[in-house]
Amino acid sequence: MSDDEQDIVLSELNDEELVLQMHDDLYDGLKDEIVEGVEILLERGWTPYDILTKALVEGMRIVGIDFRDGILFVPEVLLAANSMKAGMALLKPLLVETGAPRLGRMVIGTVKGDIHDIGKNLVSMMMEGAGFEVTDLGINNAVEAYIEALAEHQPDILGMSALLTTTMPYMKVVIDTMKEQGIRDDYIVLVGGAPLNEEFGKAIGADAYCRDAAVAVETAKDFMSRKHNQLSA
Ligand code: B1M
Repeated sequence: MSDDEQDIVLSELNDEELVLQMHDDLYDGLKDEIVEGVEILLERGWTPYDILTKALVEGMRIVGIDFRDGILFVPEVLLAANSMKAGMALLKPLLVETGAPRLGRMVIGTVKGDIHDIGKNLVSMMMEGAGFEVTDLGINNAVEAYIEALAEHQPDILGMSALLTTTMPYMKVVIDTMKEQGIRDDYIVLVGGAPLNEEFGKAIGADAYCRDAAVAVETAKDFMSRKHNQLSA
């Protein structure tokens, strides 16, 4: 950290400067500063969603670019990820406790071979906030883990996340296994993750690809209301 940075008092920055500083602090993996930044923005009346998207997710997008370009390496990105998680932990209770009526159940997990979980965690948080009961299976899930969780929790929705081009095809393994077992149509299958797109979602037989957490919530609500309409028809 430079002398200049040591002198920065986060609470004295205006909103725009603070958000830019948080991008820098996330890049530098400064967990305490990220937590402080989130607290300040909350005190200033920012919504948890705006803090998530404008300060944290945008900061991580910048980290991703330099990771891709070989400027940042795994240990640094891990520090950034941990800082982001600390910020998200502060926002989670605010996003989750909305008092929204129960809309349905979801089981979600990152697929086998993949340990990225920030995006999935964000989707879980937003889904809970929207009124879904979420069972989060964590990372690196083999097909058996998904199938067992479906049997145990009987969710309306199965969500899968993948961040690597090498792990995203595993989603098809899960969907194909569901088809083999005759249970595919019992669930709404939503998929997401940075390397996916709508075409991929269709090709593997998912019900929908969700670009981000907000789209996941809207898509889930949409499918749930269609399901209720079918049941009451
Ligand atoms: Co990784 N990594 N990483 N990494 N990492 C990427 C994904 C990469 C694109 C970076 C890059 O090169 N630019 C690249 C993948 C390249 C590719 O496959 N084409 C990559 C690589 C190569 C790797 C390793 C192989 C590096 C190495 O070891 N040499 C390794 C793989 C480990 C493994 O999984 N087996 C690795 C490791 C790591 C860390 C451990 C250091 C860390 C993960 C920490 C953690 O998650 N706990 C990490 C990180 C942080 C990233 C980047 C920088 C950021 C990912 C992130 O958290 N984004 C990432 C670069 C990038 O994505 N641009 C990168 C923020 C998050 C909010 O966004 O996850 O996209 P995202 O989630 C969004 C949407 O995608 C969507 O909603 C979310 C919220 O809006 N969404 C869903 C996600 N899941 C959903 C599920 C749904 C719906 C929507 O279900 C319904």
